[in-house]
Amino acid sequence: MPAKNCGCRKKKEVRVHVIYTGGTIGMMRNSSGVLAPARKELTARLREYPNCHDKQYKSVQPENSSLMVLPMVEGAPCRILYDLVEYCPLLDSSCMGFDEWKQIAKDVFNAYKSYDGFVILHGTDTLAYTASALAFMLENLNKPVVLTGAQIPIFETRTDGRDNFLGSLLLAGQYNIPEVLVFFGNKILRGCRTSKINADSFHAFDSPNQPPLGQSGIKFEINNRQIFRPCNIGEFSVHCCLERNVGILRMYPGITTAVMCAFLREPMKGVVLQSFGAGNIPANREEILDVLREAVGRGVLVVNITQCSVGIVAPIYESGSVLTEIGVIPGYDMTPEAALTKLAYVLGKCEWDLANKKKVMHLSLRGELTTNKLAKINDIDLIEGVARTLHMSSSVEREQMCSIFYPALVSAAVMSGDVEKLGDLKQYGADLCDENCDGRTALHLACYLGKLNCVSFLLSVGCAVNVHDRFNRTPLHEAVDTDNHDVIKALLCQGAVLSDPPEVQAELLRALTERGKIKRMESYRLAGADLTLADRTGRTAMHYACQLGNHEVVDYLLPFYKNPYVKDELG
Ligand code: ASN
Repeated sequence: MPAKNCGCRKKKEVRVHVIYTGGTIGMMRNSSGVLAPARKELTARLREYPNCHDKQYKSVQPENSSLMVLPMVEGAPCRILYDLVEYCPLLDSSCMGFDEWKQIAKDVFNAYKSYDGFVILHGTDTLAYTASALAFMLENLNKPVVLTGAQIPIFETRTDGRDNFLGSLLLAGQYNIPEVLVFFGNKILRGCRTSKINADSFHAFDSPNQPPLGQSGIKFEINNRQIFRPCNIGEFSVHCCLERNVGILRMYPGITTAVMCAFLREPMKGVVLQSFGAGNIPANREEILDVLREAVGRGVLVVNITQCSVGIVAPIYESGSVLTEIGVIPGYDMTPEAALTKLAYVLGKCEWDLANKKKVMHLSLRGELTTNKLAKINDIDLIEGVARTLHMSSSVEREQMCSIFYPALVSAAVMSGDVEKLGDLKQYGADLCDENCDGRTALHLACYLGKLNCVSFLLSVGCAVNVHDRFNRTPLHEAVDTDNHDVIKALLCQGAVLSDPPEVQAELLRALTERGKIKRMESYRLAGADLTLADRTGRTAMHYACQLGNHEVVDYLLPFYKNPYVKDELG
């Protein structure tokens, strides 16, 4: 996709507020050659870099003299003016934590109205934690907040810091992405999806379970469809009350209950459990389950994520589903950084009760997780959300929209065999018996997929059993073609009849005989076909089976032929 200045305000100038918290990007080497943060150096030096500050630009008034001006960038519609505050002390990011996250959040809040975007210069080591924490703490964010840093200081010749810094300024100033972002090594990543994946490379960050929101090459390319834009935007606020008694417990083979007890005991309030593979723990060790059960019973929120960097936890193994049974919350595909900071944020919401907090942990608040197919999407919320986003208020508009949505939702419910959802959809006004443009119904689909529970439900709510689609096929045909005998029987009980005329039946039986398809013949027979019917030439399936010398088919057919010596037209 070509670069799109999707949100560049129609202004001549935009303002970006830069906060330097510390980290390699602004560090200098001391006398022993070791990198350490250098105060007051960054702003002073950037002013002297023609790439970072355009001294000739006139419109900066003396009273705004602290502002720096990004030189004009090819194709950019506006000038970016920026100022930079340095924290004191400047920290290596491995020394940062809750207090610094709070400080950054508050500073963004205080400057929010005066700037179009924000850049946070940060050490790389814990940058992903800060990005995740800020994503939750900055509520109803409507401007870009971009975190970046460097592997080599911006003052050194081979630095990656300059590209990261200038790219972040452009991103924060020109693009209306209302998210906390990480810009590093040319990638634009969602903050709460990001992890540091490489200690050496200039491509130190990735978002393993979410494609980048964009990248920078000769131009910026923004993947607009990936941007998280909640439909309910309230007034921007920050939530600084975080629960600090949270932690990450990584499972390993042979972990002792003593270790787990020590970790989970009071005052722990929330634990990210990093389990194996798709969310598994040693389910054969009852004592481990007991420790977890006890913690959950005490009100500790335990969230299960995978140790793998890519993938989602899903209850597909006994050793994983047992966790759900004891009340551990699936963390889907959240990064450890997002899971931990989300717990801190959610547990810090004093106004929510425990049930509410657990519920919220399942939801995607900032695009931090993907629920798997087994989890239920609330279709009605989906429709309501779309209606609100599109400002649909009249009943006619809503009906039109529902007529587009409902068939897809009904199909999705049938595909996942979700009868409860079908019931909900019916209650909300979906017509479960509706035909699509090919005349096909949910019952056709349920029969084709062999979803017996859906077939029974659809029949029980009065869906026509003998409905013909555009190709003259009925639900019974679908069940025959997938050899689903239980479905065939259910349809017959509700009055399904095979509508194929005798000559069609005979033709089909001939074709099935030639291909030796005994199972399909049996399905067809169950559905009401007469295996002894003769085709136009007077020949039956038995004639063809004998001619081909197919003993198995002959043996199958024999019981149905009272007179196996029936003669064809030629005698
Ligand atoms: N130790 C540094 C930090 O996180 C690493 C870096 O910024 N590249 O502050």
